[in-house]
Amino acid sequence: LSLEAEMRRALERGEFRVHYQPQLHLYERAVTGLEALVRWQHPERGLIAPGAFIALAEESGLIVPLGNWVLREVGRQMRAWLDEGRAPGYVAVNLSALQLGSEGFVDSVQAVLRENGLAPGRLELEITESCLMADRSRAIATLETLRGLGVRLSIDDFGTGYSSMSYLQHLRVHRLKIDMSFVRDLETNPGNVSIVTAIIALGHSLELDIVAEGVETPEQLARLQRLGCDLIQGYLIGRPVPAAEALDLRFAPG
Ligand code: G
Ligand code: G
Ligand code: MN
Ligand code: NA
Repeated sequence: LSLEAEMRRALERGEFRVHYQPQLHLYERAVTGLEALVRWQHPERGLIAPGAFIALAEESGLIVPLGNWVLREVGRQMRAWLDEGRAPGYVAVNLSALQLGSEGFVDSVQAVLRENGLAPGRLELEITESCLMADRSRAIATLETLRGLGVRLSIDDFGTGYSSMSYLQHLRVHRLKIDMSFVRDLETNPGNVSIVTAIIALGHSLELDIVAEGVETPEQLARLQRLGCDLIQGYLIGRPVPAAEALDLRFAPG
């Protein structure tokens, strides 16, 4: 069986899982939201990280049903958390270009919100440069529709693409996520300090929240806080964990 065929079967058999990684708000000193990250619970090979299958899912088009499954699962989980009275403020979901461009994507987002009785602001969509590559004007129109509904938008891996600035020119978003390659050696690489400082200044001048990804040490946290970063995400705060464990985190009130 090819990996692609195996993935198709895995989707039917319910072998995919969503894990959740916390985002700590540095001023509120609390976890305000989570990023949803898909995993494959393979019956023989164990838990497989998305790095091993997302690219193939994109090439084969399987990312569309897989991504839609992730959205539905996140909606269902948010409803369950709300019913338990202990919900994160929002969950951020990674969006692939194919999924964004797929027929009826806005309808499927609306259906997830409606069926679970969720305010649109409970959902954040993380977009990357590739989301705007194929049919740019259509992708932007779709994202503007979603933003108009109240869904939050963030730019993932900010700073790594060829046209990071260009998105900001064409699309209004709520947040920028500084790519972890700029965070990794923040303590030893003055160039990265300059880049992070510039991204934060740019984002704030556009009234966007800044999330730093891949924060692993207290020193990185302290430095990012001094630089005025709004939120941090990374192993220092928490690894991606199953929903049941994500609930152990202290969420911000409200
Ligand atoms: O968890 P890990 O570092 O292996 O994730 C690797 C990549 O997989 C990241 O770039 C992440 O954005 C992507 N990814 C994780 N979950 C999803 C998902 O549900 N949909 C899409 N399109 N990408 C995802
Ligand atoms: O591309 P995207 O930003 O969606 O992917 C985020 C990925 O980064 C997740 O798959 C997650 O597992 C990984 N990640 C999250 N925090 C850390 C961290 O502190 N260090 C490293 N090395 N990877 C991280
Ligand atoms: Mn992401
Ligand atoms: Na990223």
